[in-house]
Parts: sequence; structure tokens; C-alpha cells
Amino acid sequence: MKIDKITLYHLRMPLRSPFETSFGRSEARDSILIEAYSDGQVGFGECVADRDPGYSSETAVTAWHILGDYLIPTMIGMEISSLNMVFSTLNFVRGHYMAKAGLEMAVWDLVGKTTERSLKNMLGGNRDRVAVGVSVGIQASPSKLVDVVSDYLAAGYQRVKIKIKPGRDVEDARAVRKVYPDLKLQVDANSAYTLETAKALQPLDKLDLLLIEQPLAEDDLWDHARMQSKFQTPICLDETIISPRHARQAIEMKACRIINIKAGRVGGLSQARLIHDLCYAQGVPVWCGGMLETGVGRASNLALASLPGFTLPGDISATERYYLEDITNESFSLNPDSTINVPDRPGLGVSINRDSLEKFSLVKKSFP
Ligand code: OSB
Ligand code: MG
Repeated sequence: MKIDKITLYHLRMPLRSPFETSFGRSEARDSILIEAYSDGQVGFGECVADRDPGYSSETAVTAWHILGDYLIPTMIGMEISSLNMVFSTLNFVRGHYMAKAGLEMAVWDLVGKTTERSLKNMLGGNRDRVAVGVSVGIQASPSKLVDVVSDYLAAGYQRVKIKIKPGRDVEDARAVRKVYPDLKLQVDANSAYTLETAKALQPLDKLDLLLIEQPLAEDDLWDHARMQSKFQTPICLDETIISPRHARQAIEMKACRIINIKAGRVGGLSQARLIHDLCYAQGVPVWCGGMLETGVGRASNLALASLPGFTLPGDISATERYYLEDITNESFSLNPDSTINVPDRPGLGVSINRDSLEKFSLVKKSFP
């Protein structure tokens, strides 16, 4: 298969409610949609780099540059004989995993549509529906947080993650735990602590949390290992795990007991699957993280989370939790048992609403 044309769209979509994390607050989500053509067939991929470099060093604009000036010129016209070769073909560019992942996703979608196989089937998934939860941003106060959590529980979510930052951690988690003693509850710090300041998190160990996600710096395996040795609650790494090698080393160093897998963070679905396979072989639980994706990225996450090692609920919520209007014609809804169905049509199994796409596009560019 050869790609003959690619169009990029820089999107900005209003969020249904502002999302606040330890790295900032946002009211809209930027992303890049990648539209790739081969022989009259079209595939889509989503690059999850956001407007600001808060979660990672990549932004929508750096991804636009790397895609347009390096990755796309390499891919156009090249014979793509296997999906595994995409990541290695793009390896001449250091880093920029979100840019690479978005492009690779479009190739998976194209191959799936051409061979009439669903992404779930191509990846080796074995579930029709996956367990999901909701990621709740930092609220104005702990009592406001309890109200927001209550609303999500009423909507059917059976696992809740709350974002924390220094000064808004133990008290927030305690407030939720007090009202919901049996809730599957976890926290995510997005790298906001140091080994020293993380001592303040010790009381979390008494709150029966599923996990503590990414407390320390994104490039720090060692201090996570030191912290894990002092906590009974499993530490889960997100930002730190950027490759199968990092996953292996984190497990060997006991820097975490659980891994959050995001295809965008690791350079694509092929790399994400390698991390899954490695963790599965060693009995390390994984779950699928989220980046407030559009319907395109959400379809990809659902397919990834259908692999057997994804034994904890993913950060994959219903469309309505994120957007009033999405760019896909399909929207995803929550089943009463806190699961979402995995698309089963060829490729990602979603189609694009052209009117919405135009409406949310800031810039558009075609290659060649
Ligand atoms: O750290 O998991 C994270 C959203 C944007 C960037 C980073 C993270 C998140 C979330 C939201 O927690 C997960 C979702 O898509 O629902
Ligand atoms: Mg996280």
C-alpha cells in the first residue's frame, strides 16, 4: 500500500466543561486530524498534542511542523508493507511521539478499511466492550468535587479518577472517599511533586485507592522507585513510560506496579501493543489512558483497550462527557455496567462529519 495524499487539520474544539489539572486549566482542546489517502480509500488519525506543552513537550504546532516537514514527506509514495514498519521508518526523527502516533493511526485505519478488518481485530483484541471510568479535573473546592463525582456516578461511571496538585490532594481524595467508601477511586498528579513534597501524599495510603498516577517528574524512574517503596498503594506511571524499554526498566526498578498506556505518548499503536505484551507477560496490569480525544482517537483507544492485558478501567468516557459536538458521525455512549462498546466496523469504525470538521478547523494543509 502507498499513501498518495495527506491533509492535516489543526482543530480547536470547545470542551463541555473546563478541565483543570496540575499543569493548567483549559476550555478547549486542540489536536491535529490526519487524513491519508491511498487508492481512493481514506484513513484518519488523531494527533493528541494539545495547544500548550503542559502534559508533554509536544504541542499541536510542533506536531504540525514535524508532520509536514519530516514525517509526511517520508511516508508519501513509500511502499508500506507492514504496520510495524511505520514506527521504525519514522525513527530518524527523535521523539515527537504524538506526531508519529497520529500518522500511524491513519495508516492503521487505511489498512483496516482496505482489508475489511476492524482495528480491534488487527490488534488482537478479545473484548466487545471495555470497562471505563471518568477523569475528573480539579474543582473549585472539595465539596464541589464531591458534587461533580456524584453526577458522574449517577451517569453510570463506576470508576473515578481525580486530578490532584500540591495543596489540593489529600483533602480532596478524603472528601470523595468519605461519601463513597466503596468507589473505585484513583488520583493523578501529572508530575506535580518531588520526592520531598510527595511526603504530603502519605495519608493517601489509608484511602484504599486503586493507584496513584504519575506523582513525580516525567523523566524520573528512580525517585518513583524510592517513592513506591514507601507506599502500599500502587504507583502507576503515565508520562514517564515513553517506550517498551522504559516500561521494562520501570518494572525492573519497581518504579511502578501499574502502567497507563496511551498510544500517542509512545509513538503509536504498534509500540503501545509492545508495552501491553511486555506487561501482560509479567503480570503487570495496564489500562488505557485518555487525552480528551475526539471520536477518532476514542475509537482507537477502545480498540487498544480490548487487548487482554487491559484489566483496569480506562480513561475512555462517553462522547458527551467531553464535547457537545464531535467530528465523528458516531458518538460513544456508556452502557449501564460502566463499559463502552468497541467499534467493529473496518479500521477505526468511525466516519467524519465534514461540517463539524470545517467548523473546528483553524488551519488545513494538503501534501503534496
Ligand atoms: O494525565 O491522564 C492524563 C487529559 C489530558 C492530558 C493528560 C491526562 C488527561 C486525562 C483525561 O486524565 C483522560 C480522558 O481523556 O478522559
Ligand atoms: Mg495521567
